Amino acid sequence: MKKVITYGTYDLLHFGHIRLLERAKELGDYLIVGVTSDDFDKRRGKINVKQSLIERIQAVKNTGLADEIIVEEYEGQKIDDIIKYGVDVFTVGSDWVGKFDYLADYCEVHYLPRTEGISSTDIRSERNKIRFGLVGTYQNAKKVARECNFVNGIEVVGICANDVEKLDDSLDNVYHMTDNYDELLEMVDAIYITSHPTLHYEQIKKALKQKKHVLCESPITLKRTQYEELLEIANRNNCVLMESLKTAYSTAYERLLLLIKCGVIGEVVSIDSTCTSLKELSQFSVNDIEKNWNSICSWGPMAMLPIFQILGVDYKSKHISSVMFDKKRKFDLFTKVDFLYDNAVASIKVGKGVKSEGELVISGTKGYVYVPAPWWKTEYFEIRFENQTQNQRYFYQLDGEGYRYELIEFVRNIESGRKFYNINNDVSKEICGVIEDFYSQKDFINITLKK
Ligand code: C2G
Repeated sequence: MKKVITYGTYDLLHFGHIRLLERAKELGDYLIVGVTSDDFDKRRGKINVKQSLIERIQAVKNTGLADEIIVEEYEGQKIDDIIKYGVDVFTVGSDWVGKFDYLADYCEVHYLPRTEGISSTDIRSERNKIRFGLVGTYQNAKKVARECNFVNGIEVVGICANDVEKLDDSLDNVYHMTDNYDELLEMVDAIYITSHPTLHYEQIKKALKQKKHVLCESPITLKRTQYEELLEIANRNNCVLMESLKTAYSTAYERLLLLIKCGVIGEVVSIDSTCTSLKELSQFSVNDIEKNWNSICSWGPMAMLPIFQILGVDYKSKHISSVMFDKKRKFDLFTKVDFLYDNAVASIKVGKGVKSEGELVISGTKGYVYVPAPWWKTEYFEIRFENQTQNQRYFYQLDGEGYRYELIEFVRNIESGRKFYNINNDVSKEICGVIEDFYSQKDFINITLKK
């Protein structure tokens, strides 16, 4: 019996896939189809896959062409499979010509002509594209616009940026550029807000009232009640209101949370989270601090995220201590917040005028998680125990600083109307709440520099 093997994602199974499977089957008597796992696809850069592994396997099964279906989970598995299943022919479409020649040491390698004019990517992007507008600084918009190219189903149509000097004109011919927010809103289905936090509330409200979906950089607002109001409008108008905090959508961080929930470090008793990015004091000018993001807004949401996601938002008390730059006490060079829970403690340290080690340490009754600096960009973390031989290291690649994973989640939510966010509403609200307490100086202590 001549055994043939072929591999693929088979997302939104189409005629091209079926043609490939039919011809693969004709190359022998028994066809094995390897369907890629979600993780493997993510690792090889295929991040826009719409269907789950089970759905994709079912679709291949429904063709009736596969005699056996297996899951492809890791680089190099093809060699293992060929040996394990006693495969005679490996085949794949001509888009892979040359790529799998190394398998000729193990079996016959056959590239089949790819069916022209159809692909999963085309099907995905033929669905109505979400017209996306970016509002905020020119530099941020440029970064996000670039990342949108990796995400199917979204198309940046316009940018509203008026608060910074333009560095170059490279976006002018590609997108509609305006400094008028209303004009931008008229032409989009969804908006990404990266403007100064003091502008968020009004901008989001306007967008949601016009039934536009919103992805907004943290903090969403500077008051709990404002957040509640916006959420209510979003729900009423069936809109997505999602917090943009890239780390929450990174694989390493997602896996870290799952491991903690499984109890690998026992009961969590303490969390210490630090995020800083130093600007020399001389670079701060009293005149433009209003335009700048202070420490608590720049870094507070990121630092609070693991605390609220692991310990919840029902802390018993908190203390905010800040080193302020200005007399109006709006710009903190450094802030430390200590949270006291019934069964745990936590603290954040954030700074734009003070530097520290940007690490995350989560301590439990059986061991601790250590995420090295800069933890919010991490691809790597360790679970450490008293007995060091039990230590475990985890590595997950992070592409494009995590923006693209977040954008994919945003598109998924809009398309499915499912409203599943990695950051739930309670967490978003309390992030706004702590920042509100900072501005109103509730639970607050002011620390002054010696000179
Ligand atoms: N295919 C084709 N014609 C198309 C589209 C796809 O012949 N119009 C073929 C591909 O060449 C591949 C198979 O159908 O052999 C599955 O395609 P995908 O689902 O896009 O999977 P792919 O990323 O090509 O995975 O490691 C190799 C991969 O597992 C192949």
